[in-house]
Amino acid sequence: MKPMPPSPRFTRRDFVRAGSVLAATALNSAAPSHGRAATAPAAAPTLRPLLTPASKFRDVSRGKPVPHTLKGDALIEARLTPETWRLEITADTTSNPALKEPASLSQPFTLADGTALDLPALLKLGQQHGVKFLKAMQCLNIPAPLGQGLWEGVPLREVLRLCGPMRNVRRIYYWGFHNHDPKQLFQSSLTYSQAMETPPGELPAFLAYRLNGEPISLARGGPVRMIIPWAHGFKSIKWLQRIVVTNDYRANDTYAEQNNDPEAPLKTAAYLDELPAKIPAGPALQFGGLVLSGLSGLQRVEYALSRSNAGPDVPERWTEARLEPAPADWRAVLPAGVASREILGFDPKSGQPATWPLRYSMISWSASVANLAPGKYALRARAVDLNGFAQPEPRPIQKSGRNSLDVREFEVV
Ligand SMILES: Nc1nc2c(c(=O)[nH]1)N[C@H]1C(S)=C(S)[C@@H](COP(=O)(O)O)O[C@H]1N2
Ligand SMILES: [Mo]
Repeated sequence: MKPMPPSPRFTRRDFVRAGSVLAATALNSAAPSHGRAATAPAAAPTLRPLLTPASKFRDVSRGKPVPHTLKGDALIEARLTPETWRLEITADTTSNPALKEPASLSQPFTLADGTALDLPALLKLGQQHGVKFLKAMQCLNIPAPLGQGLWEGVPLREVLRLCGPMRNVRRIYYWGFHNHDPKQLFQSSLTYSQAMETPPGELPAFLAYRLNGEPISLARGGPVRMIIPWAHGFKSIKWLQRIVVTNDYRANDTYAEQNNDPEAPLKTAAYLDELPAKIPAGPALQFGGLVLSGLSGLQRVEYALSRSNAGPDVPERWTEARLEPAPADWRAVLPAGVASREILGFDPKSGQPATWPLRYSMISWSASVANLAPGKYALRARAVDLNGFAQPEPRPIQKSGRNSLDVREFEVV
């Protein structure tokens, strides 16, 4: 177990609880803001709900029509209802010079021979092997996280075990419904080991069928969606319908074709909420945002306030911000019937998180500054990871995940 980071503590009551509409706005805080009030006191920092309601996630979905707009017979034909959903698992039979020997598995699951897995079979597997996990969904290309959910499902390794012994398998390819149009295919992949060998205390790739205690909505990729805890959103394929085991050693990820690194894990990063353009002098300025704990964990969040934005891109003086503490009572946060000790990343005895923030999840942070003289200011925030690297280090390359420093400019009048 890692020690708790030595950060200033304050209670959840020090935050103002945000309504979900406000929360959704704040989640998109890096989007350009329109119609900001001419002069407004900056509101006290908001404590975002730890679970984003499914309908408030920012949506990143491809498809014409987008699969979650299908209705009636089209939805049934697409096999996107709980009754019609099926998962096919087969070996890669494409001829490819890279595959000197083709992959094979003992027990394929196909529509053609009526063996494709259905939802009751997956749920049954879940009774024995089910996992629950809190994860922030973060797109590699969008500056702010899309939302955070309690995801529940079955490890991919348990599903692949149903296929019996395999030969010549180096990667697992998977994709979802795409209107039967190869051009609309959005696919992703893992290595065989990533799928099968979850290290102790680490998190498995899994086939999710519940979000925040409810069946996954069509909009969030239901009935079944892949969830890759350590990865950016593009590995968490929605409307999952197909798994192919292959002897190809190369990632097939659609995102790689868009100049992204398909193996980059989530980055540790802080996000800064919007501020009014003009703030009255007098009351202390309160601000905050979200912080995501990526692969290298989170030590602290810092902010820097400079007079105007004319100075260096990375200011010299940084001050530590306060982190939202872990809830004292997880029952108030989690869906009815879910105990925190069942969730991966929590101590199964005490029900307390093993690390805070939980790895691959996000929490709120806040700070305040008093006695600001009138004038123009620029405010920046950054996360420092457990190895002491300050954002955007140690991975400043945008194609391995957006984490440039958020900057807010405002004027004290
Ligand atoms: N089938 C399918 N799955 C998909 C996508 C898609 O376009 N089609 N988009 C991916 C990307 S790029 C992201 S960031 C996440 C977004 O998840 P959300 O829409 O639930 O917020 O879904 C991923 N899964
Ligand atoms: Mo994405």
